[in-house]
Amino acid sequence: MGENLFDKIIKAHLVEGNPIPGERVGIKVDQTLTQDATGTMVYLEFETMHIPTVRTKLSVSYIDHNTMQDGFENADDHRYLQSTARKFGLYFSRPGNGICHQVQLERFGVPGDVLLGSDSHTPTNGGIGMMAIGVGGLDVATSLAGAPFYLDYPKVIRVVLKGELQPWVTAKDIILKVLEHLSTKGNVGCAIEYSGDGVKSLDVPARATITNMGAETGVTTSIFPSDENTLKFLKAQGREEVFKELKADPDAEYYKTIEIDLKELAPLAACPHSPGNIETISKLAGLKVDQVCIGSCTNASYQDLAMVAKILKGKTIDPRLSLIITPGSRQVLLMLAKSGELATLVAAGARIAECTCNFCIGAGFSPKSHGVSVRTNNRNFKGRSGTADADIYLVSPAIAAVTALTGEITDPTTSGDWEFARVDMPEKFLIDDSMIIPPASLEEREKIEIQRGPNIGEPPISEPLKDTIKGEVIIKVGDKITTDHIMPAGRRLKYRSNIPKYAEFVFEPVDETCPQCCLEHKEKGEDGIIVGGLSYGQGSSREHAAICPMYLGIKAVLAKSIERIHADNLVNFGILPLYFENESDYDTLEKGDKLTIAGIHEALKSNTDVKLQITNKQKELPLKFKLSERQKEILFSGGKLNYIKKQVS
Ligand code: MIC
Ligand code: SF4
Repeated sequence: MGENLFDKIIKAHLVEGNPIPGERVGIKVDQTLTQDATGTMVYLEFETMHIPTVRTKLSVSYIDHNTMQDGFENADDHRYLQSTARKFGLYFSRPGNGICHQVQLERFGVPGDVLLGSDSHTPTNGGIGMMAIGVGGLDVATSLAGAPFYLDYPKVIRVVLKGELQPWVTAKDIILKVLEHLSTKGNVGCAIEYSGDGVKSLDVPARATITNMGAETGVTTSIFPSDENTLKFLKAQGREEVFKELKADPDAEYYKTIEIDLKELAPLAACPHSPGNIETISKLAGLKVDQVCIGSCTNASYQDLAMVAKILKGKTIDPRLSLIITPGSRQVLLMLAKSGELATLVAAGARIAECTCNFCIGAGFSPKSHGVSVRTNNRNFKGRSGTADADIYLVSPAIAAVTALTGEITDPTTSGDWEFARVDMPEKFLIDDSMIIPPASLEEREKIEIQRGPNIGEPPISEPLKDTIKGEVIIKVGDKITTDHIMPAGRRLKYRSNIPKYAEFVFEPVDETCPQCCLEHKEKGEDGIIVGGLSYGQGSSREHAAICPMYLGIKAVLAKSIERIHADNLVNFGILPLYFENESDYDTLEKGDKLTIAGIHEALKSNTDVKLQITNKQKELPLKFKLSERQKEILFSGGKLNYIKKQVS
């Protein structure tokens, strides 16, 4: 039987398990990346393992999320990250150098290698043929220590791209179409592989836009083959020596196949408040817009922004709106500056922001109240922009640019006299790695002191799994609750390294009283339980959505379904993820219900159902768990940090 791209990469990295879809396998990790908002916790966790130097081929610590500090906290974090990178043998990408996924693609991505990143958009590097997976920070920390990464061998969805895109239709519309097919839920355990003759027409940055936003479908990762376009990109980045061809066998097997005819595609948008809420631009045309933001790890390559410059050239943005442009990396910014396109953007009225995440994570540029913001990033969850009642539409840079000129969502294929010019990938990118600090030499490393300001706390350690969990439903939430609901980012981001402080904001957008309620129960010696609907914990990889609830005494999450990274994070921090045997039982539970889950150890050992007693209602419900033997061990050990210390010492 032939092999698909994942078969090839996983088999070349396999250290444990059977390479069969659905089986848990352990793989060797070649590269890791972290960003500052998840990174401080990663290196605090790594420090507790007392390993002098990282054991990966290459690891990079980026600062790209929290850069516009209004207090000492971010600066403290930056110093800590710079010193840990030097000490432990990582590359350090300084603030301003760019968004982690973009820089990784430009300067470090290697086709055929495995990359693990403490950020859910790590699959961006699938665009260069890497198997790139977003995980919780602790999974990166243990990979830095040389431990394998465990995942369910993916069920591979093949997306066949046929033909070529029409003018005004770009890579963003391809991934929005994929989201229309797959939606944002129900794809846990799957991965996407792109193939078909349409792949040839997409350069690596366009492919990276597609694999980036694949994260929104909930798949483990997405990948493109490594072919002549990959070689061209690597040559243009001066890194052709890492090229390796990678293609699926003609008789490879797939879990399912989706075909997309590129010439049939029209410009699309993801409407409020989900990246899966897809509509054509022609249907939305005419909607008045208050703000346009172009950037993020999805759509801020040189080609993206040069195309925007071509559209804006000689024109001025609509007076009612504000246009923010944030280049994906310093390489992109420098190239725009040298070519004169930066001047074109500024002349048109764009506000140029630092090469960071900024608007995408609600760290600045929040829209006005009840505002409409058209953006090129990947997530439009309610409130994520920092304005609870704003409506966010996700579109391609080309649509964002014409919208900025007209002040309303505009379909350039049917209205106005617009000229579309796709920008070819440059023969040579501008290479300047002076903002990437290499690891210190081995002799130097010993002497380096880690710098800790008052914002740097301790990584919290969880407790071994109890045999009986007894307490109350602290909060009951609906379907598609994201980690942005559980642990808001934006203006709360600066507390990422300080768990007791950050925990004050658990479920802030849903129920501000939640942390207090948890602490009152904890003080009485009772356990906290969260009840969730479908696809609980969608979105980001932030392990704080497990750490902070754990800190507040949450011991179990009962849900209809839980997304992959979040389910792993819960286990890593000793919270038991449980699922309703019958989804309709969700309706039986209410906030404040008194629950007892007894005999947990025996149920886990013998793989039998767990029984939930609702004592105030005299009812009993069956619950199931989905845990590998290793995950059970992690829970019995009191979380992954305790478990791994035994393994790596
Ligand atoms: C996001 O896009 O939500 C983030 C911020 O990049 C997160 C990581 C984080 O919360 O620090 C992600 O995608 O994993
Ligand atoms: Fe940054 Fe946004 Fe990308 Fe997350 S999705 S890494 S916040 S740009």
